[in-house]
Amino acid sequence: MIDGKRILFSGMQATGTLTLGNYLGALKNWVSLSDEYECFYSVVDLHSITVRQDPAELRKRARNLLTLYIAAGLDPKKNCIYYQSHVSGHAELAWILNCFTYMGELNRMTQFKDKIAKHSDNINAGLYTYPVLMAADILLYQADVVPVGRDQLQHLEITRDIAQRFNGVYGEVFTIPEPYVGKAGARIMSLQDPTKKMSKSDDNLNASIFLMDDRDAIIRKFKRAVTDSEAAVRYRDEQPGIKNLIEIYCACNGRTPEEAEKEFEGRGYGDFKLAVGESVADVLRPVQERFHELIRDKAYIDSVIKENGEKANYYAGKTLRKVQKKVGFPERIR
Ligand code: ATP
Ligand code: LTN
Repeated sequence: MIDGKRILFSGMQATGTLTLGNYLGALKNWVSLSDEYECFYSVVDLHSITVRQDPAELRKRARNLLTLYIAAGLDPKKNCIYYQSHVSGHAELAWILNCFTYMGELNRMTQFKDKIAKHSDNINAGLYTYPVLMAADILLYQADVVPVGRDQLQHLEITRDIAQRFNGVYGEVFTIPEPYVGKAGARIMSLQDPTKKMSKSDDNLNASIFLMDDRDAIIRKFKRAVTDSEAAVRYRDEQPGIKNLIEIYCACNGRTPEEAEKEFEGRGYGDFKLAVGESVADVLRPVQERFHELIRDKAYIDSVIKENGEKANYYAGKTLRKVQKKVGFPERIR
């Protein structure tokens, strides 16, 4: 608890450009939770270098992502928006937690298996211990809840196991975090292959809507979205393409799938796809406008980075010192 509020932690990697999946599955939920909890939202740049990055590009993307958090509606006075690399406690706690994590557990992680298949030329140890760093992120702030998309649930599970194991040895050091998966937009699928999730690293540019796409591009991509030959706007598993479009539509305008079915009864896919494209463009436009305003205000963004970095360090330091003492590291002489 901080000032009587429960604590929330989440983060995103600054790899690639954010997609509609990231927005509806993560960012939008973050904004809706930000009044209820004391929130820490990190740009997890330590995680990003598990895959080779161009340094200048990484720096730029990290700043854009941090700015997007604010543009999406997170007030940096109320939410701690910061770079993971500015708080050395993440790496320090990750080391300690590595010693409480079994290789057998890490071997089971599906994201690791997917990533090594994709990056077979660079299977580094960071990719393997990625979930431990993620556990450190969460436990460092004693988070009660962690909003994530469904694809991250396995990482939340290992975080809880590590925390429970540690607490079992040393007493109640860590809060055991709960995942929070929003209902709408929990898993947005690729527009070109509705059996795959929409991802920022998809090679097919028509598969993903990017947060910065303009109205025309958005409408064009929805027009080209893969559907089926049923020609009926129905929310059912047998029509995964249409089901995905209905979910996107509903996540954007608050309708239920039944309402959407009714609205488009007897109408063709062309009409429906256009309506989905327009709703998405309407939702993204204000975020884009705010982003362009903010990114120009260098002094303001710098002040957010400085102030929130200090705040994050303060809370991280508290947990880290406790953990160091518990495991038996000698106290510092001041
Ligand atoms: P990559 O393609 O590089 O693996 P990604 O697009 O999957 O990236 P992440 O950085 O792994 O994005 O995820 C950031 C957040 O967005 C996470 O909370 C994740 O669960 C959520 N998220 C990512 N893709 C989707 C999606 N298609 N639908 C819903 N939520 C998503
Ligand atoms: N692994 C996550 C990003 C991430 C994260 C976290 C999310 C790193 N640390 C802590 C929630 C809490 C991803 O790829 N989406």
